[in-house]
Amino acid sequence: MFMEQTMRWYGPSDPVSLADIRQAGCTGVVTALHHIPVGEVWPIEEINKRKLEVETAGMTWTVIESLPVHEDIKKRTEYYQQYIENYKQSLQNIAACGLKVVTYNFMPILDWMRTDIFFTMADGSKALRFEKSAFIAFDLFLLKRPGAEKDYTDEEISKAKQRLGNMQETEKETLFRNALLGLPGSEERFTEDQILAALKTYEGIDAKKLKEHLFYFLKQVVPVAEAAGLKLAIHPDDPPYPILGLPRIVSTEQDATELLAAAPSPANGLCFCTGSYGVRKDNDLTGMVKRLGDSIHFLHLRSTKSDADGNFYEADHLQGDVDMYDVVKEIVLLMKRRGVAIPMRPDHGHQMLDDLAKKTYPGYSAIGRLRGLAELRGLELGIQRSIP
Ligand code: DNO
Repeated sequence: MFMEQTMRWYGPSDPVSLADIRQAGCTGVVTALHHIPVGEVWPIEEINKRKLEVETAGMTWTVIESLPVHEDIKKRTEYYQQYIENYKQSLQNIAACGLKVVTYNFMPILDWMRTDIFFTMADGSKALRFEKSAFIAFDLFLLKRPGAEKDYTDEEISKAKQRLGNMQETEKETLFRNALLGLPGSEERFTEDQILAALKTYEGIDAKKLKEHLFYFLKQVVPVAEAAGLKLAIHPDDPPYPILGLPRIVSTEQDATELLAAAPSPANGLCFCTGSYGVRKDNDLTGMVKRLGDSIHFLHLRSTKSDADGNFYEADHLQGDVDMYDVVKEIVLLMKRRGVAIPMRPDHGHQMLDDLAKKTYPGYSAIGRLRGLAELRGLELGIQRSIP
């Protein structure tokens, strides 16, 4: 039993086509109805239309990534109950179309965050990078978030000042744009006013509260997912710690254990993203696969390389801080034990070769991901063959 190989596809406007994905060797596609506004019910006709597109290209729509959670649900404000009902209806519609795995996240306002989306590697390829001082400089001096100083040490603040002093105007603009990238799959960025206003709405919501909101949401939607035969897979925070004063509550093994216990069910599960969890040294990835494996319904395989200052860039899939051999070996054992093929996708990839001349979603160029997938596929084959 091998991991099911998939790639993410952002829909018909993605410069990487379904044919490209198939030629990369994928049997599955990970996609979403990006055109449906967050919170609205996904209609059956739209789901089926997208499913047919994928199937016509010779693959299956293996995982939904993402069915996004409306901000009202995360904050428990205004129409949260209605949005939960909509979520349930979407789950039922998704199940009616024969789909099985639904990924989502519970990160407030912003999804993943990087300061540089064209970080040049020694070989000339481009990677995504998070540079701490640049990020703090953005928060303190460009966005000027009220009260931000109290989130940082004096040393961090002075480093950020220095970093800002070395920035050209264009670099400042680029940093600003990257940090406010907004939701994946959309070209829309937050404006400064929008993000400041959105941040204000989280005043009074700390990690404990946000967890309560997540657990409430799970108690409501997990039984519906279970009855419909679906698996939910929550994506961890990226990076796995609070940013911009916002709580982040899916960053550690403890967080994952708690959210699974909040609504115990085969339907309440994880998207195990080695790139996100792997940024924290206190996350033992292989141990997490061992201990939480029964709840892992989807895999994002990626590695980052961090330095002592807390900066990290996305490394080649088999390099960086993640011991990919160890993780994949544990996944192979897990699949044997469970008797299932867990879907995986090579998460992100460098812009390289012909990718460099193309405009793709940050992290989602064709050749960089193809390289990652090919390496992971070889790694898995070697492991599978060596295990009796
Ligand atoms: C980044 C992705 C995340 C992920 C969402 C899931 O490249 O892994 O944006 O799709 O957090 O809801």
